Amino acid sequence: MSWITDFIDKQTERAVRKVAHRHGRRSALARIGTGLIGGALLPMLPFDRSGQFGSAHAAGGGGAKAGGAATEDATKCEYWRYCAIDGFLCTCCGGSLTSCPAGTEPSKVSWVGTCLNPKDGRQYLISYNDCCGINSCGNCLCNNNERERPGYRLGVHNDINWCMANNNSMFHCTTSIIVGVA
Ligand code: ABN
Repeated sequence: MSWITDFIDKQTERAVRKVAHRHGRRSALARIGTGLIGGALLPMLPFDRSGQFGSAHAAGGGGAKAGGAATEDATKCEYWRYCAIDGFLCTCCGGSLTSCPAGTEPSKVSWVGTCLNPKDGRQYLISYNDCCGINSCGNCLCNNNERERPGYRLGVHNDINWCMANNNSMFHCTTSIIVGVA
């Protein structure tokens, strides 16, 4: 009957070794290693950046688009700096591209777009600061939406009253200030 006890011993030893292999220190280290390598590789995987490089979606205007008709008239919605603006042009409201009309003050926060300057072929960062303090100007409404995205992605959405952080949050018109080269 010793062969039966031998057989049982062998089976038990095999089972114990299997459990030790699965739950032992070495397999724990192997699992930690896999996690670390996986964590390092994860950021290298392809990522949807379509919000950043989306194509133009003009509504009620149209900025300077590649190959399209550009204008040098800053009172026209087609002027290149307006590629992602949403508001009344301050150039039609007694202000300029960069300054607010008398009686208003620039918004403390703004929406920044990226527009192609057809003259030098470079992309510029444009800060769309609203002018605040008196009611809507009503002239030259311009709504261009290059790279803009819906409101649930606030950082890439332009349909917002940027006067919200000012003492007087009444929106009058919008300026288009170059803040850098992209
Ligand atoms: N950024 C101009 C604006 C003001 C109020 C509402 C929508 C857009």
